[in-house]
Amino acid sequence: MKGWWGKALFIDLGERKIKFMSIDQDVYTNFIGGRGLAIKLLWDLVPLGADPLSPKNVLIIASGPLSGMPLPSSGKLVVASKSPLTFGYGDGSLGTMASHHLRRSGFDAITITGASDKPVYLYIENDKVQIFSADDLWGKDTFETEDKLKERHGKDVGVLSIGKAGENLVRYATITSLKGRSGGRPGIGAVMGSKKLKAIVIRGTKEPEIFDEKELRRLSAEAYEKILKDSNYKFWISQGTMTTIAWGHKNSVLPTMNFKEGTWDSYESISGDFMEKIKVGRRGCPYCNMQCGNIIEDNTGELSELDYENVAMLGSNLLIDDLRKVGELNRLADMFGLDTISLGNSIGFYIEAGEKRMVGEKVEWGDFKRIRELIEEVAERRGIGNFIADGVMRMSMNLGRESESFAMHVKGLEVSAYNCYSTPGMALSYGVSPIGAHHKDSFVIAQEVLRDRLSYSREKVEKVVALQNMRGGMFESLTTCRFPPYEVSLDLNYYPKMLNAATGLSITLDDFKIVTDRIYSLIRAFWIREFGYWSRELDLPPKRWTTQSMSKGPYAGVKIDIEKYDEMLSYYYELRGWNDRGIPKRETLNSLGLDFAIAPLEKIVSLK
Ligand code: PTT
Ligand code: SF4
Repeated sequence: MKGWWGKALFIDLGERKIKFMSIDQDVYTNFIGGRGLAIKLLWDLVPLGADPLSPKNVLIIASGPLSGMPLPSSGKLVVASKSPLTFGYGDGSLGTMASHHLRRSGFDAITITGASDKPVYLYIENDKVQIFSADDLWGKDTFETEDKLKERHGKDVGVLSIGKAGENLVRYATITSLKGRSGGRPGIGAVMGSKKLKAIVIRGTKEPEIFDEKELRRLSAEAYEKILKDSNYKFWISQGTMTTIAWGHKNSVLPTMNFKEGTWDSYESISGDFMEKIKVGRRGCPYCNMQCGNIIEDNTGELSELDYENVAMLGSNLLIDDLRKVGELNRLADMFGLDTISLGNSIGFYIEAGEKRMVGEKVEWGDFKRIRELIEEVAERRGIGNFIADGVMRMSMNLGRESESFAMHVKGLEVSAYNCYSTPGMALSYGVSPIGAHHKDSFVIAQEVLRDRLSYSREKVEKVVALQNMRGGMFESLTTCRFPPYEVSLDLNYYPKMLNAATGLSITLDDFKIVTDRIYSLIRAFWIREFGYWSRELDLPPKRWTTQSMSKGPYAGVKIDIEKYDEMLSYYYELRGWNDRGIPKRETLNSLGLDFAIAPLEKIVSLK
């Protein structure tokens, strides 16, 4: 087998058992790696109905055949598990040196089950695995944890760690690396915390066998050069994703006051243009020559790495109009290991609940001091923070049905920073994303606002599927950053070519349609198996977008037409080979080689 190692490391933290599991070539050919490998392992290893925060749940750290290789922006890996936020499939993509080291460790994925009774961390050096006490690290933030572990084990390691949020089982705790890369929005950091696993330190020194090394090197050099010469390169490295703040305001999609509005008169105070004036540096993921992490000195003089989602959700959504203050909140989120998107949503929901007198406290929009305190309370599950730490869906269930009208989530995962009253295609992207309301699989909104914004056309649904096939299927399984093609127009065809050179497969870009169908259908099967039922209501956007509208801007008064949305949803199901309840049909599972999922699903739902 070339390009993969053919095995995964299996660790039971409760039993302190460590072994290797071999993985068949078929699994790699069908699922490639990263997210694909993760869902296959979760399907096989998670016992039916396991509580995500119990020892039975399984944490997966997966690389893909291109991750950690000397290729453009390849320093990513996938973290995945049954999510404590949604109780369905959850994952995240993280830029980290752990990607480089995992690729050189001699296996393709780490699977962790059981739970330790005391805080521990893992030290993995190739196939030697040691479990060390983390008593002295428990309670420390992710920045200090990474520093201490590098002092102990040397700088040439990859570190994945959790902060207080993961330790305290905040349902949207993430895993952090490199003091500013954070992944696993649906609470993958809390799964790590439930296992009392503070960190994973990994050092790999082996080189994976490559099918055609010369060709891979040639493609890599060519692609790196094309990125540097792209006409958008200079602008990209000056603002990165921060350019989206002004774009969001101008297009009425910037989340403002818990998504009540899509524009904000003060948007310039947190915009990419303003950020450029105070920027002190740039950071990013390994192997990347278009590094997009913008560094500023925050309100306290500490360094903070900004991205659009962080700044929109902790800035415009909460009406904080000072980028240095937003930077401070963002840095705290990284140190505690809290997902900024769910955090900004959860605090926004709490503030609005206060306005509506559904909770006792009334916090003002833009009250930086109180919002900062709330973040600490969430990370420590202290006081009202214990309520906010469970995320929007659970807060809303607690407050009663009336609060559903402003609860911004799909399937329990809070909405990313794009407001969709007037963009039905993006609302659909959230509705059918495999992990809940995340934008990564299909960012159709970029084309939607330019062309056919208010339409509910079949072409738009086809576009959502096509984007998912590339972004959610190809990039999440390879596993590399998707920004080179989507932000600086590197030809997508480089990716199947690089995959083929690494592995000896002969895959085309079109073949990723089938790979994605397979991955998405198995993810959907996992949700159904774990929920014990399914209903198309689970694929609807938040009620706010279908029942209310913005009061300002050119799209004031517009809302999502739920009947037309429903037609788009039906067409989406048809394109994926799912029935009208959003359940993969028997023949679809069959043709995708997912026969093993048929019997477990037929015990629960009809596959006709
Ligand atoms: C991602 C989500 C995003 S998506 C952002 S900003 W973005 C937020 N970042 C957070 C953060 O930072 N700190 C924090 N405490 N919470 C955060 N929550 C939010 O998490 C990220 C980049 C970005 S920046 C994006 S779009 C692209 N995402 C990719 C992806 O999903 N897949 C892929 N193959 N390539 C991608 N490239 C880009 O990577 P999640 P990162 Mg993150 C600090 O992980 O769970 O998927 O959530 O990974 O290494 O920080 O890079 O405007
Ligand atoms: Fe990381 Fe940005 Fe480079 Fe992508 S473009 S690999 S997110 S630094």
